[in-house]
Amino acid sequence: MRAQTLTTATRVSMPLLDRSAKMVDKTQVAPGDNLRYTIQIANASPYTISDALLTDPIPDHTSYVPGSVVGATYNAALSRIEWRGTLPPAPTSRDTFDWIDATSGRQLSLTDDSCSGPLDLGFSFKFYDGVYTQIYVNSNGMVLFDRCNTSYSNVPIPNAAEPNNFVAPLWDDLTPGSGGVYYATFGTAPNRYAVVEWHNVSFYGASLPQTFEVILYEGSNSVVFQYLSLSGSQGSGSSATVGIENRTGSAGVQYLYNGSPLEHTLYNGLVVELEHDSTRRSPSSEGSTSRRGPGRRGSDHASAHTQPPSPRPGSRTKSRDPFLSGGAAPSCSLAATTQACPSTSRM
Ligand SMILES: [Ca+2]
Ligand SMILES: [Ca+2]
Repeated sequence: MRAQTLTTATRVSMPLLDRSAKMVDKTQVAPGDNLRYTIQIANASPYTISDALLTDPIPDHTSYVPGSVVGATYNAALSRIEWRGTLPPAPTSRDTFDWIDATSGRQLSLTDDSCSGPLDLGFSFKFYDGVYTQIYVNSNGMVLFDRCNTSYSNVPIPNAAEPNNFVAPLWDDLTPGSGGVYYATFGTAPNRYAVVEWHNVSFYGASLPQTFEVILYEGSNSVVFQYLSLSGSQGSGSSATVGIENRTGSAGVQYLYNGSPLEHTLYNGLVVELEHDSTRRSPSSEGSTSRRGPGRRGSDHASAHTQPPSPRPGSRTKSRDPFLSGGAAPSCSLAATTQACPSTSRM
């Protein structure tokens, strides 16, 4: 007997649970036989999802076998299995790291708490409700779309105060020091991408070289952060904000703020993609949760996941799995047994 993955009425109310699956241990049963269902809930995002809720109706023409549920509860009134809990983040994979060296590009004239721009992207980049052809780069680990901002004092995301409309791989009190900040674009239309690399920059008052980058992709509008060489606790993000924020500062994605959550501590070889409303998504993921319906706009859709940062410089092709190439490990597993009704042999 081979387990089969079924399409079911299971609804999961949190984002990026696309790899969750429901399986049953038989493909055919006689009346009175037992069917054992197993549900695996996989968190495909690098976030901890708290207060996730799963409800799974008992299939038609079957009845619940009392006491058979494991890891969840049976709601007799609604004839369904219910589970509520916390899902740990998907494991990040160092295999997907693919550093793009931008030091061959233009070195920006940046000093402590300064900003450079506008810089031409060479393509249109959609970010939340805007379309941008230029960016601004500051020495404190941020790329901004509307205007320069040189704030060295990082705050949580979202925050309506300036700076707004930014992507920040490491917003902290950095200074170029003996390093530099570089900007380069690669690829050919419609698969171009822009890279801003903070190369051996330091924290203000400290000599701790840090090298990391932002990649902005044409077409997919993806925002990817990569961390090549970090040092010290500050380099791991202990006093930084990592994330993106929309134009009004009303929404964004906070990957890390002052070292929290601990599982998002930055490390050498980490790659993170932060999704926003204009990130192209696969139809399957759009349909998987009600909060991600096609055509709906809203700031609460943003999320993050790790991703291989393809293509490499010079590559003309673009093949991007929107999720972890290695697959997210099942985060939780539930099981329940139902019994086929004597009057039917369905299933
Ligand atoms: Ca803000
Ligand atoms: Ca600074």
